[in-house]
Amino acid sequence: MVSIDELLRKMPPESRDILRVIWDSLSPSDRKGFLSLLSNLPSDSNLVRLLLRLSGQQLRMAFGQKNQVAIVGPTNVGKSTLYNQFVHQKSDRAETSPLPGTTRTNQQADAGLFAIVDTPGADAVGEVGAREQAEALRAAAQADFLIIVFDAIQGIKQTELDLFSQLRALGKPYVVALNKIDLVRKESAAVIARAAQNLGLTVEQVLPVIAKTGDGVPEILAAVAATEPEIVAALGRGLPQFRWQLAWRSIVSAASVSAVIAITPLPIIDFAPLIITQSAMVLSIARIYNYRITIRRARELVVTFGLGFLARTLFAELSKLGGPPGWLLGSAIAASTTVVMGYAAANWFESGEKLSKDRINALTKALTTHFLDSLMSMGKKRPSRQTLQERIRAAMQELPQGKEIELFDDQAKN
Ligand SMILES: Nc1nc2c(ncn2[C@@H]2O[C@H](COP(=O)(O)OP(=O)(O)O)[C@@H](O)[C@H]2O)c(=O)[nH]1
Ligand SMILES: [Mg+2]
Repeated sequence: MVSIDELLRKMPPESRDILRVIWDSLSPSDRKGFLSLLSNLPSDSNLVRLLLRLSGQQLRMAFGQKNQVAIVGPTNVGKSTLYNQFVHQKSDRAETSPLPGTTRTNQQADAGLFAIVDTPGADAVGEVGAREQAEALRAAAQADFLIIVFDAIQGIKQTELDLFSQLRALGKPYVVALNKIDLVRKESAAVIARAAQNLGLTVEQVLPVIAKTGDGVPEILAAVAATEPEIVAALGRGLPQFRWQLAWRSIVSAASVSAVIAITPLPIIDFAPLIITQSAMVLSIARIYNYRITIRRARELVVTFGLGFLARTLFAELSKLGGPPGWLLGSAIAASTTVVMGYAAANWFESGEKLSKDRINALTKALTTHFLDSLMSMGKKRPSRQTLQERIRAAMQELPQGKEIELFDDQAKN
């Protein structure tokens, strides 16, 4: 078997750190399972890259890796002051001052459930400015979530807009904080409305903040929590009534990743990458239900449920009918089997019951039809990965969610 170092060398740089953390946290027997999981990946390195990028969220959740939240924005808007509101340890505090350019490099600290990163101003000019901007953008590109800070007095002008579109192009989840609201007290509603309009956002999407006092910080936290898997898992452990909802989020994300994996030009439905995505999903659902299972066990569960075999059979059956193109069939089947796997896993962790073969077959068929219908409405042209992911997510919105998905094939029959 290959060594972990050999494998890591082949991985995209942004995945190496998380894989290293995962590796360090595994027991010797889990390490063996993990190595064989990774070495079974197809040799097409673009696919491996794609897969790891897409599954990052699930893997982090499964292994409890902390997400990075970066605070970015123009100089002097109060980024470091806001950063200090999140920092727990006094020694981690950042220097703040009325002088622009106080923060020259990125700085990271533990903020409990996530790691927070302070960055220099990303709007600066000149040689030093350009270097600082590059530094800030690097932190933004590495982060999992962005807190984009603007200044209520300065408002949103061309520089701010340029920076905003640059940051948005990174495709990360973000919130916009409008800081120093204390300085525009009376006109705050108008100031927020104008900022939102200039940014092309709704008023609700611009959070008023006073970094100096901590006003508005809880609202930022809530926005981060909505995308933070570790918080999601912690909620699931603490609040049993939310477990199905939380598991469903994990299922939606894994299903859209699976669909994307299946459209890449490969021998259709290559199962190694799908099994990784599904195993990571099963691990994260296990965490929501407060089970500590190993990756080997997760993979065994995925294999025992027999969805790989079912997917192949279904693919052969449906392609004989000569309707939709292969990529579309592959994507729909990959998505539907992932949803059924997630549903079956959540059931298993909740009650210890295994779904019957008939239930699994019926549900997979009904879901495949649903995804096919939804994907066909896009036309015959192969969509971009992003469009496909969005489409799968939209199709899942139309389904009965969480445990209710159980009712879906009955509905489809009626
Ligand atoms: N009035 C007011 N001033 C603030 C607020 N937040 C930060 N400042 C001030 O704005 C200046 C720049 O803050 P700093 O955090 O260093 O900004 P950075 O360059 O974005 O990191 C400092 O003088 C802060 O005291 C706020 O909410 N209200
Ligand atoms: Mg600063």
